[in-house]
Formats: sequence, C-alpha cells, structure tokens
Amino acid sequence: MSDSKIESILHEERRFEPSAAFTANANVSGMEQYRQLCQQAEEDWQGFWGDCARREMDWDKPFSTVYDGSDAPHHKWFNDGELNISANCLDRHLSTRGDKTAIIFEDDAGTTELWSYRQLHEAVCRFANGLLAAGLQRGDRVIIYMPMRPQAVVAMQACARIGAVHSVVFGGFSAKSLEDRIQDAGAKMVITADESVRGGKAIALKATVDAALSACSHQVQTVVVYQRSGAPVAMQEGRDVYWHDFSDHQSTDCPPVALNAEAPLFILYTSGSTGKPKGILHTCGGYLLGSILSMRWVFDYQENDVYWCTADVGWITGHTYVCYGPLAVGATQVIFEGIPTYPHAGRFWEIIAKHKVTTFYTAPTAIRSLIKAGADLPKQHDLSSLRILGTVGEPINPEAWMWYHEVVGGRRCPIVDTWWQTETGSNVIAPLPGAITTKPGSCTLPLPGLFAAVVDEQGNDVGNGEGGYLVIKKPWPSQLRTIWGDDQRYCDTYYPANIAGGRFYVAGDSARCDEDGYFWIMGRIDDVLNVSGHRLGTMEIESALVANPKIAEAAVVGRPDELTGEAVVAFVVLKGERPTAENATALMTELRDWVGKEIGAIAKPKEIRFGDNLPKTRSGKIMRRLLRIIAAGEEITQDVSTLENPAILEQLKEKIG
Ligand code: 7RM
Repeated sequence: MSDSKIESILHEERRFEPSAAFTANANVSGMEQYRQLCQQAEEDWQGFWGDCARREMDWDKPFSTVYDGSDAPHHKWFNDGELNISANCLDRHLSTRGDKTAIIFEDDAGTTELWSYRQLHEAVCRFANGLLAAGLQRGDRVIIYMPMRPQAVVAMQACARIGAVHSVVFGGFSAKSLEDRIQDAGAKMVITADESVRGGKAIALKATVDAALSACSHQVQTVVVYQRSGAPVAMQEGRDVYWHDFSDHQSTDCPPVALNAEAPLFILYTSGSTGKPKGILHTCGGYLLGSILSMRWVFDYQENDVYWCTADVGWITGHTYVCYGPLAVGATQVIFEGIPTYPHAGRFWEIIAKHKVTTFYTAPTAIRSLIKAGADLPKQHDLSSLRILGTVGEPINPEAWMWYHEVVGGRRCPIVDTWWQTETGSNVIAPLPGAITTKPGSCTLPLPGLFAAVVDEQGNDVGNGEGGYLVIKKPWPSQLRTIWGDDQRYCDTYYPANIAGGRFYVAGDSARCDEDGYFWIMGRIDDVLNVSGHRLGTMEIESALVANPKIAEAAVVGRPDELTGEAVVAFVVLKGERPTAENATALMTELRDWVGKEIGAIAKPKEIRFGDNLPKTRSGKIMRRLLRIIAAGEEITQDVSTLENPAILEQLKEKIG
C-alpha cells in the first residue's frame, strides 16, 4: 500500500450527481430506492435473493431453498431448482424478441454482420447438436480458444445448453499456457479457429493448439476448427473437424437440458500468487442471476440500448458482460474483433458513432492508451448516442476518469467504475447510475445484497480513511464455488483462517472507505500484477524465466506504468556471471521473447535487472516488497534488518545495459 496513492485519493473533491433526467428513467431511481433495496437485503437476505431469482430467471423446476450454507464455505444457491442458462439467454426471447438484433458484429476490417436472437438461437442449437453427436456429455470439459467473434459466444452457449463445462483460454496465450489448462481441466474437446485476425495481423490458433496437444499427456478427442481466415492448417484424421462439417448439417432443434442450479457452468483460469493458475469454477443459477441484476442495476439496461463491452471472452468480463448478461436481458450488443488502434486510433469512437452505442464498457488501460493516441479524436465522431460509460479491471486514475467523462461522455454520461473479480462473477462495488453520486477514482458503494467492507485481521471494520482487507461478509449468488481440482486452495485463499477467522470472503485487495462509505481500491495484497487489466501472477512469470537454461533465479514485481497500469520488472540471477553493459541488451531481448513464448506477450518484462542474488528473508523467502521500491526508483526507508543479505539491494539498484 503506497502512501502516494492514499495522498492523491484524499485530495479528490470532485462529485458528479446523476442528472434529474437520468434518474427519472433509471431502473433504480434515486438514492432512496437504492437504500430500500439494500435494506430489504439486510432485513430478509434470503427473501431478497429468492425474489430476484424468481423474477429474473425462467426455472424448469422451482427451487424451495434459497441458500444452503450447511457445508460453508461451499455455498449452495437455489440448490434444488433446475434451469438452463442458454434457454434463459435465447429461447425465452424468441416469442417477443426473435427478430431483435442480438449481436452487431464488426470484424477487424470493418465489415458488419447482424445476428438476430432467432439466428443466434439456431446457430447455438446446431452447434450443441454437434457437441452431442461428438459424444459430449454433461459435466465434460471443453476448451475454447477462439477469436473474438460471435462463434465464440455460440460455442459457449452451446456448451451451456447441453451441460458441458467450458473453459475459455484467451487467444493470446502461448501453447504452454494452453497445454496447462487443457491438462488441468481434463478437456475432451478443443474448439478453435485456423487463425485470429486483429489489427490486420493473423495469429495462428490451430498451430498453437497442435503444439499444446502434442506436449499434453491428457487425451483430447475432438478439435473443432472454425475457418476464420481460410489459412491452410494441419488437420489430424479422426480428431480434427471443421466447424461447418461439425455443425452446419445439424438440426436447429436442440432442447435445452434442465440442469441443477449448482451444476458447473464454466471454469476460467486466473493467475494466482503461485505458479499454478487457478481454475475458478462458476455454477449455473447464481452466476446468471448476478449477471442479470448487474445489467439492470449498474448498466441500467433499457430495451433500446445498444450495449458494448470491449472485453475479450477470454476474461471474466467477456463471460459476464458479453456472453451471458446482455443476452439474458435480451439486449442488442456490439462484438468487435479488432483492436482500438486499427486501422486508426479513432476506431472505438467510429464504432460507437456507427452503431449508436448507448452503453460503453472498457478498461482504464484502454482509456489511457486512447488518450495517448489522440485525446481530441473522440470529437471527430458523433458520440451523442452514449448514455453510460463503464470501466473495469484496475483503479482508474482521476485524470483518465475526467477525460472519459468530458471528452467521451460529453459531461452527460454517468461513469460506472465497477469493482469485481473473476471470483465474484459479477459487479460487487459500483455506482447505480441513477442513484449514486460518483467521485473520480472511487468505485463507490456495494450493490444491494453485497456486504462488502474493509476490515483488519480480526475482522473488525477499520475506520474511515484507513486501508485494510477488502472482504464480503455474506455469501452471494454469483461467487465462485471452488477452484477446479483444488478445493483446499479455494478455502485457504478466499476464507483464510488468519483474516477474520475465515468468516468472510477475502478478495485479496486492499481498500479504504471514505467518510461517505465510498470504497477506494488500493491494490492487491499479494504479489499479483495487473498489466493492462490482466492479472498476472509473479510466480508464473518467474517460473517461465527460471525455465530458461541461463537463469538460476528470478523475481518479478510490478512498476507503475502510464500506459499499461503496471509494467513487469524482472530481477534475474544468472547461472553464470552477471552480464556486462555490452551483452546485457541482447540477453534482455532473448529473455523477453522467452517469456512471450512461455506465457504470452502480455507477461514480457519491460525491464530486466541482473544481480548475484535476490533479497531474501532468513527463511529464504524473496522480499518482493523491496524489489517493488527499487523497480520504482524510490529510496528504501524501511528496516531491512530482517534480510539475510541486505547488501544485495545496492547491486540491484544498478541498471546494466
Ligand atoms: C473483473 C476483473 C480482479 C482484480 C481485483 C482488483 C482489480 C478490478 C477494479 C479493480 C480497482 C476496479 N477480474 N480490479 N476492477 N481495481 N477498481 N474497478 O478485472 O479477476 O481479472 O481481476 O482486478 O485488484 O481484485 S480479475
């Protein structure tokens, strides 16, 4: 927790109240109504969630219990109820919104394709029948490694329709990362494409899948290949099949199976503080409820909205706010295959104007890079359709917030800064735009029914302005259920005995509340990095570095970066001598490329420093806290006597090459 962060936050005095016009039409209209919802949830917690679940979702079999905590922290919601997620996202709209546009797809080159709810439903049914014909059964795991196209949503929805469990792996991940996830999930099938095309560049997907599978001891039975670019790819007889051969001849009738509310819906891998990624498991009923309610509360979803969340389906934001939430409420949404800067730096603004987007949800890192690419560019486009702007992934600095508000939103649009995690499933702390006054840099107040707080180790609320552990005191429907294959790690990570005696969900972030009860997120408690909104475990990058034959030891920390939020700085101990100024540059390039290959470009260190050792405690633990100070170029003022080798700090301060 850095002091400077607390400083800059304390000086933020700006306030932005919702306009009377916005409040008048909002789903939650004014503070009074927000307080009422919170109070209902407080007074009758189960009644509140039960009413929401009955009102918002179609159940094949109604539930009789709302919450079952008999095996806590293994929470069960709506446990004896049955439903199908795909039916809730598609079938239930057919009679009223069959011809409504579900997806406005814009590809990398700028060609637009419209998918109505009926067309999307048909595509999902055909593909789901393909899955059944391939022998996929309830509970089987499917890896999805796809470009950002409607077909990715089709594949996910089709899995949900038959009760298969999808695990989407971001299309930028390396063969090694993909292999780990295929192995850990024990996947029967991989759904991929020949290539993805972003910013005019093709990225091989099928070849990467082949590399992952050849290294993988686990046997994958089927690989489905969507032809995105038509580039030739190797097809393995008996295993690989093209999407069109798999799906096009199938019937458009595929009855959704009624699944238990607690049946698994998906696994999504996220980096932890150790090298092994965590497979976050979400289940059907509670997860969908969280996505729907936040669409209504935070995005104030209205029937004529055109919604655009820019997240890739490889991240949780792309699950909840592309694949499930918008479809469950019957929204029209934009899906964009490309990147914000291609073919020009105004691409996002052009898309908003072209499709008359009303609700725009993106990451602070994208906002910062768009400011850099051209702070005045939004003015060249008609952005008057916008009515709500959202951010997610990391704290947004007040300057970027103000730019977003003034230049993109024309001072007219509330900004919803949404704090949540892969683990929470949907928004937890975020302004309800027709009710809550915003302050730049704060994600404001918890959603109704979400008992977020900042506590000390004993679990007592800390005073206003004091940093502490961000926790959620009561279970909520859309939270993760476990870590796939490692339930003990689930308990230890999220209900650790050393914080509040394991009574509360511990998010792993530090935060503070101001005098109005507004939350200000201060960062991660552990060492996980956040680069461009992507969570990267230090250990994952360190393990990759140490896998290089030249490296003996490595420690990775984050350093603040204007563009990406945090940049990766690696401290490396070579097996041989420390490099000289002459050969350091070439070695850094080699090691960066190595990390890119092992994990993906996002994890490449921006800076590499070489030392004869790393600062360690006497029990041998690396003190990353000190490395962070060095990486930031600041002076170490704290006591270093607990170090085994304090002299090493001087050496690590030197930059070579
Ligand atoms: C949705 C997502 C989760 C971590 C979380 C925080 C950070 C996310 C905000 C934020 C400040 C925000 N899932 N984080 N949103 N920090 N303000 N609005 O990002 O699992 O990938 O990351 O991201 O540290 O714990 S995630």
